[in-house]
Amino acid sequence: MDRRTAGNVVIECVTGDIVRQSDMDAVVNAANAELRPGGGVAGAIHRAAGPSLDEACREFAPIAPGEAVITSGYQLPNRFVIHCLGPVYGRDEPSDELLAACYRNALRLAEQAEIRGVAFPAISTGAFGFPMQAAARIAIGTVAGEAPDLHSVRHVRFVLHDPKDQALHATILRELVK
Ligand code: AR6
Repeated sequence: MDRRTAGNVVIECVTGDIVRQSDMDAVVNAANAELRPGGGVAGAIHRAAGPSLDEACREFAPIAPGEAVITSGYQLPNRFVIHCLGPVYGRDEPSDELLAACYRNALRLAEQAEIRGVAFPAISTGAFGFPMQAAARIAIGTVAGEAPDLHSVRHVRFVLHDPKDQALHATILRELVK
């Protein structure tokens, strides 16, 4: 496990599955605009949370790239799911800013819900085609930049499916957070 502290926030990168983060108050969904079950992270989260999550999402849909909404976690081991719509790489511009907005907006919702621990997948790096290295820099840089202003959030975990992606995130974490 690789971790650093920024402000009062522990930031860590782990290899794992976003639906198996039972020690976190919230997990983040790499959602689609309609907040429906899909493939990748969204499929896994909806399968694990059960049909009540799909129902709860309806009133918030559609959302725009960079936006985030929060629901209950239902059958997930987490109290909350924060749904972010990442940019489709090469289509939703400026993609860097929209991806950073996902992380900022997710943290803002986490603060409002008085969440202490939140786990993020690598938003936009699957079906939406964002290059992993650039996405990791934005994700970690944005969280580290927000850290001094966080009061409730004390623990941010990046959960990467692939050990190679975890190693890349760990390298960038060490570079950006001393
Ligand atoms: N836990 C952690 N990471 C995962 C998991 C998992 N269970 N499953 C996949 N990943 P994606 P996006 C990684 O495609 O690019 C959906 O169909 C994956 O390897 O889930 O934001 C939605 O319905 C990749 O690195 O999200 C949307 O239409 C990263 O998580 C669309 O895909 C994100 O992959 C969203 O695309």
